[in-house]
Amino acid sequence: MKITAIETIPYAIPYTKPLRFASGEVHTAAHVLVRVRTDEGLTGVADAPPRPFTYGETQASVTGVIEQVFAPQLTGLDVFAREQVHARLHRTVGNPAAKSAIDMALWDITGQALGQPVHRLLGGWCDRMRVAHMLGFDTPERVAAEAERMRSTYGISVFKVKVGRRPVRLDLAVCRTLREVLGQDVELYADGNRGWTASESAAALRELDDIGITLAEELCPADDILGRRLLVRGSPVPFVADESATTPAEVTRSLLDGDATAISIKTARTGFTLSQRVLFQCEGMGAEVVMGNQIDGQLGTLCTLAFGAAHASAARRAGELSNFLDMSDDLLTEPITITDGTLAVRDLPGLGVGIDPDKLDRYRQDR
Ligand code: MUC
Ligand code: MG
Repeated sequence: MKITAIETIPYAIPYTKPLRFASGEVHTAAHVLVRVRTDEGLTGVADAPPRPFTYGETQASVTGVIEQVFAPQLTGLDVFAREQVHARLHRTVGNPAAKSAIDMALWDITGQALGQPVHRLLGGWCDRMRVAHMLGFDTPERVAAEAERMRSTYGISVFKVKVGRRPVRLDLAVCRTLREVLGQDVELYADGNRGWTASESAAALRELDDIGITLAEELCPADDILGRRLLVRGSPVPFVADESATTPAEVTRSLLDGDATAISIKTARTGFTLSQRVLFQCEGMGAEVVMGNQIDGQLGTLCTLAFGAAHASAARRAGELSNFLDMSDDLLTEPITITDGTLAVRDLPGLGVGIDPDKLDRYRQDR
């Protein structure tokens, strides 16, 4: 089965509640829907969420690199020749969301062709994941109220709290209030998106340990090499590399150099194929992983879930699978629902998703 075309459709759906964090803020899901077509009539789909402030990709860059660079190189290749596809994608550095969407759309086609859901093709470990909700910057009261709403409405009891503001006590107050309001039964962890220095992070980590957190993510830049190493060595909890370790090679370097002891895997950034390489490498090196969120919509969330539920070590921790709840709408014909703090995989061939044509018409930006 051969690839005949790769389509890119930029679309924009506003958030009802923007997400703010140390390296940026997101008010609108300005993503690109990627469709790979084949000569046997099967079409695979995936979402590319550009994160300009993190990786430098934009809707225009995703569309441009796929149309001008990747589509011409991949058209005519066999859908199942994944190594050949990746050898061609790999010639170009960067562009993680664009490459990942193509990879995941090809897995969607593979699943449809074999009549198997992607989560089974990848590993078939379990049928649901616990959900962690990401809480952006706000006042302690408002963040605690959001967490309470997530707990009472969806049963979510794991929260990733965005930190990294100055003065440091702003975020410590949020974390303390969350613990007081929610009690000891919830799991909290913190993500700084490189907002603090290593020494600010070290001081914060002592207090965060007292509050009770289970992971610390990118509190300071990995490029603050000696400070970061010292911080990671002294961390009472696994220290997660996210945007500082975005490829298999960066993950190896990060773990060997002592920049991190755990890795955030994001399918929006490494697709299914490279996410699997990252995961197996982490297993081999004894590093924990967490299934992260690139501020995904429902399609991206289903991809994170399919990958996480496929693998024992990726399903161990709650996955960041809920931020689509803050979007005003979505493109899927069958929306996903979180119940009892968990999200169940779809037992349909491929990714098992349908795109609502009316919604795509309403939100697409290329007409
Ligand atoms: C995260 O874990 O950092 C924020 C920016 C981005 O690219 O992903 C999010 C969440
Ligand atoms: Mg992060």
